[in-house]
Amino acid sequence: MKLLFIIIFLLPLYFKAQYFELPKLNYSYQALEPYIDAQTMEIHYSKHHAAYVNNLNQSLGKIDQGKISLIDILLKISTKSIAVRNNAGGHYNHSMFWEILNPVIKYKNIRIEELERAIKEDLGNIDSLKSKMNRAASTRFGSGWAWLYVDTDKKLKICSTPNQDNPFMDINPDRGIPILGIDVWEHAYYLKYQNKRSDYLNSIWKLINWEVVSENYIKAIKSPLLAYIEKDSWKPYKEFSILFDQINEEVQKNDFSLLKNKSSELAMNALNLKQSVIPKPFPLDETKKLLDEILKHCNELHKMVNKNTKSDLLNDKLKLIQSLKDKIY
Ligand code: MN3
Repeated sequence: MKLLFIIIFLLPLYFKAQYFELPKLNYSYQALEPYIDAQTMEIHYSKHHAAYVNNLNQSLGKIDQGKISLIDILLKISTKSIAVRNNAGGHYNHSMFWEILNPVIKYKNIRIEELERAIKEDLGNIDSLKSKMNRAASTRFGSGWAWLYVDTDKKLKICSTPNQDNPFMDINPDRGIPILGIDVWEHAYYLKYQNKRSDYLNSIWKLINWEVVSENYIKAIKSPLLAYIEKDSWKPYKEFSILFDQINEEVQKNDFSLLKNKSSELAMNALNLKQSVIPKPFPLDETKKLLDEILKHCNELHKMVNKNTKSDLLNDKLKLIQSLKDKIY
């Protein structure tokens, strides 16, 4: 009876609590010797990375558990707690790090030429890529990461981030899809290299699996996330969108108080959006028309709120604005 209770009630709770999991390391701790020693690997993976995963599971709100992907969390990190920011970043960054150092993975039919061509076009050559990454990594004060990423123009770029931040995050000035990250926290190298971060950085290039980086690159340039990030980096759009979504969410729960308090602010945000410079990839004329329409309907919505219009009409108006907003891109 007791066992049945455990199986039915406690087991699902246990699995629910472990929403994110430590990915399997499919090579040994010794596999990266002599450049990264086994003890560093063991502590880094089984203690540091495991702690990010556990802390992430604990710090996620109930709403996010089971409903949101790791990348969605990163893309909207400005709306999350510091604990989620550090631990979701830590989990994503380390998962990628083990992959790009992976000495075992071999891709079939890998087209490494596409990455080679992009490196030549955007960064000169592989040596300048390495020296730019090393500069980004060695000038990062304290703990952080150096990144090779694909920006929203599908160009290869290099940046560094503090702590466990990365280019997916909407708080990072340099945004795009990361394809190669180098951990420059002291825990990544201190046992073997002590304070000599540059020696560690020179060694790490001997370990990078370029097939994995190529695979990441090919996936990134095809990813719809680049368009999402472009739109999300358009500040007046984002400001409008955040407020609209908050209001709409409350209205769906039949609570009109936020709409009543903020309908003029929403109309103001719609005006700012209309007056902003439309980013390059958006079709100019079409987008302008949509922004005009959005502004017109937000002004009407504000008037309706002041006239105490019936709630189903307000609801219809919000739906219309939502559909216009969805048409951008
Ligand atoms: Mn680390």
